[in-house]
Amino acid sequence: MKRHPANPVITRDQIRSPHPALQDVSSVFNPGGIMFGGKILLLLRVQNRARETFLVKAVSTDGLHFEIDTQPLTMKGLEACPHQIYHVYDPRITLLEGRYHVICAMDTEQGCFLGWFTTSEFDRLDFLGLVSEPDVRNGILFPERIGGDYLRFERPNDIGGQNGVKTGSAIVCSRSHDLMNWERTGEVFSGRPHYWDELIGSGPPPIKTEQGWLHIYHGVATHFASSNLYQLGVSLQDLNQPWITLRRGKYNILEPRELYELTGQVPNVVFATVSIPLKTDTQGCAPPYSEVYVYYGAADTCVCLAITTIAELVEDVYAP
Ligand code: BMA
Repeated sequence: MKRHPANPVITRDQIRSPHPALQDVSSVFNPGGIMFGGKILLLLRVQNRARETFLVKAVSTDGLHFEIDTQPLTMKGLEACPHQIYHVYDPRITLLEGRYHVICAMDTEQGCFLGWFTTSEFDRLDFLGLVSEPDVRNGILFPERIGGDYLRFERPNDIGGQNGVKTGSAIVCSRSHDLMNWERTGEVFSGRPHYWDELIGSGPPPIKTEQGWLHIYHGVATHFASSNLYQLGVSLQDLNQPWITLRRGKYNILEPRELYELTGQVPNVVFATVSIPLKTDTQGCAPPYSEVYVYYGAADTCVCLAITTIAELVEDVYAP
């Protein structure tokens, strides 16, 4: 992947709002994103100095210059959530059967769940419910039914991490008939102890290609003394049985190297949550020559862009 020379493309000083909680915010990172009405649309994760979290919409025609809303996005129906909510964050957006589905991590008094929201215009998000067991993050919904089922990858948080924050070392696949009730079908793959991806979680929703589903994920190396290192990698999943991994890249495809990735609120983090292929065919497949815009949070502080192609990602999967 090639970092765009204009990185970081969105920084905290671009959040300008009359809203009292959005004055001089701390950070903007880990956006959800999708192509909407011919523009790149991002839902930015904005954190203020009270460490409250907001989602703010941003749109762009060139993927670099964003028009950012001056108010946080409204979320309707959150009062139906049975637990007290602390944060709604790290959205992943999927267009499925004509509706935009936004799967967020939701930190509550009962743990972190996946929250399901839908929208048609991105003027607001409608909350439909908590759709996972407690202690799950990094939920990504597939953009079509496969074998009659809706499918999702997710990452159970079953490892106690630093400062009591739980993390995990396996991505699992779940299926559903109604998008509300989910059952686990099995493990997709797990972390590789001692290497770059010891702890793992899915990144953006998968990209359909003729060779399989391209799946970008993050891997954490925990064996450095001073800090965990968050990097990105890629795997290719079977088209008809996506829980089957055809091949998993050996090398990471992006690691913290630039200053904006090495320093910030959480140093040494690249965390991708959006991948937008610029071309797709009538079957929803991205052809090999299609450019892919990958947006990622850098150091939990700003939003960056890396550009690649489908062919390059497939090459990374098979790198010897
Ligand atoms: C993960 C999530 C992400 C964050 C990353 C690095 O566990 O909390 O939101 O970007 O850690 O701090």
